[in-house]
Amino acid sequence: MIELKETSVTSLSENVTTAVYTVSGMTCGHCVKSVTEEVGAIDGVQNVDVVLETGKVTVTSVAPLTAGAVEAAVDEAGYTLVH
Ligand SMILES: [Cu+2]
Repeated sequence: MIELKETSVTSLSENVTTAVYTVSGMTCGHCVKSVTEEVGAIDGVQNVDVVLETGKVTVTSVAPLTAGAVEAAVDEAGYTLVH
């Protein structure tokens, strides 16, 4: 089991950033999982919520992310970030 650091969870509410991106090419739950994992691996990302039907990816992070970092992660997963 991985130990969660409680301090990093409880202090989130004040400086959390949420951004919504659109990703094309996802067709099933596996795609959603891939995108969630890759985007979730970006430094500072706390939560990734993917809606398969719309391609909307909501990313919550402790600092604003660069579009380039998100695009690279989506690309790495095998999908395309829509601008
Ligand atoms: Cu799929």
